[in-house]
Amino acid sequence: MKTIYVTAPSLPDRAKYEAYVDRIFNSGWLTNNGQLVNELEKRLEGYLGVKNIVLVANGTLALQIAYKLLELDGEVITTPFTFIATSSSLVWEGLNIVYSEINQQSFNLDPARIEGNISKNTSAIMPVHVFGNPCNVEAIQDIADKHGLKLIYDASHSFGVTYKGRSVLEWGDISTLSFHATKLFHTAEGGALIIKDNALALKARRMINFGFNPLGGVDCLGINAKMNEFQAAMGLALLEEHDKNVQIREQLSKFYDERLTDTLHRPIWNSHASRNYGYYPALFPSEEAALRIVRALETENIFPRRYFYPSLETLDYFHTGQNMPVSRDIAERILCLPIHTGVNIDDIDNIARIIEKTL
Ligand code: T4K
Repeated sequence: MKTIYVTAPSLPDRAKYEAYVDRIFNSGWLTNNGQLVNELEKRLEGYLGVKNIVLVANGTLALQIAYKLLELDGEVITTPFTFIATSSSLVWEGLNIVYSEINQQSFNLDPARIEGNISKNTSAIMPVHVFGNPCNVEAIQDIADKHGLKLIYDASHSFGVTYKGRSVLEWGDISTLSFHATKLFHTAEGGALIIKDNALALKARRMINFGFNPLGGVDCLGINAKMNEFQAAMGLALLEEHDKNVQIREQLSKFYDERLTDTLHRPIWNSHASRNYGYYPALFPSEEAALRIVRALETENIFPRRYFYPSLETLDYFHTGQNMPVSRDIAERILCLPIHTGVNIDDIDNIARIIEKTL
């Protein structure tokens, strides 16, 4: 029986990947601002249509570097409906989380609820474009401007997404990406910062390399967050195939839509934005129904995931004492269904059939 996970890493044409790896072997240069990392930064800036991309070793480090660059302190307002790294990175850096409720339809932070959570200790807002669905970026920018707050977008799911014809990564002081193996575009492990301010981007390049400047002096507090050349090789080889991968996912997503339209609710996608089809989230009538579907699919070796369960305010060790009923309700009823280049229309037909039968 074929095993189908929620996702499977795209692997590039092996010869293309090996050609990049040959360059690493020939140069003997493995990391520390290598040629391939520089090449990938330039190629991504062109492909995504943004400036100041700084590549790092993973998406969690990208968030941590962003907090340090913007000198955040006190409280950060963020969403309870996301992967745990969005919250845990804040706490790891000594920041206090204040959750704000999400919108029932987009699953993103509800701008109308943010201001009520701002206090004299708030230093920033950090929304997530969940599943690559852009937030209400204009409204959130207005709130940040009005209260003099920094704005970081955890854009880990938003590779290639445009909003009103421009990259959604241009919004906020900083946006971050994850290039983990399970992401639409990946470097096995990896991540990036997209930084609006040029001087801050220069500082980021030093901060990710222990604070060293190009002359060998130390300019600022730094850490080791560098991407290495093997990671960049994977990214360069995959970027050439990225458009084709998105097209395949688009077809699969549309087929799910056709098969499940009458059965399931899905997020309302931002009508001014493009889609990257990184995830296929579906909302079931109850938690009990969602769990029944998980069991039915698992007996056929199909593994959907509860992205994102639990709603993060329910985790005691974040100590927020908050209650987010909308987020909790969505988190309990959601499943992400398999979508990647290793599944085909017949697999999806089978998944839809199992869901219909089980419901
Ligand atoms: N912010 C947000 C909003 C994020 O979603 C993430 C990461 C981050 C920040 C942090 O970025 P990173 O520091 O991770 O770069 C996965 C990923 O590990 C994580 O990167 C991702 N979000 C999250 C949404 O999903 P898990 O715990 O579900 O991963 P795992 O290992 O269970 O993989 C899922 C499925 O993928 C497996 O069932 C099988 C398949 N798989 C996985 C791997 C690693 C493969 O077929 N091959 C593989 O190599 O978290």
